[in-house]
Amino acid sequence: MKRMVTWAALAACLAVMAGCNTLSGQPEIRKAEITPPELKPGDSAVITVDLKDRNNVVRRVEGVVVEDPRITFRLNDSGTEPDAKAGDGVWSMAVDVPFQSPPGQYILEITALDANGKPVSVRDRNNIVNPLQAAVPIRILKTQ
Ligand SMILES: [Ca+2]
Repeated sequence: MKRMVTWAALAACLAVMAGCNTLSGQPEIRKAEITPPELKPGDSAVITVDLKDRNNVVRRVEGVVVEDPRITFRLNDSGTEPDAKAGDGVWSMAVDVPFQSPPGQYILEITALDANGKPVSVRDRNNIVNPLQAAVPIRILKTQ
């Protein structure tokens, strides 16, 4: 019992140090996905990022293909197709897979940016500061 109390006190202490409000109020990527996840060259897909951002810190959401950083995307939350609703924290974008895309596994790295165009920083449970990012795997299949 005594041990439990000590742990609880420690946890409370850590939460205060990290700034309880900051931690719970910081933005978070709830979900990041591409539909469909498997594509053929010439196919179209929709990238969707569901963002929790109570304090409106995130102003831009961008994606980059890790294997080919020249390929970048900008998602929108303005209600413009394929985004269903403006300002709801769900950012979307349509992508067309180029016909010359080599088949294989790719990673789309999503980054949330602030008003200065800098990646939004968030603290994890260990109080380590990381950019607010998510990785979305994409598979490009061979054309039959
Ligand atoms: Ca939206």
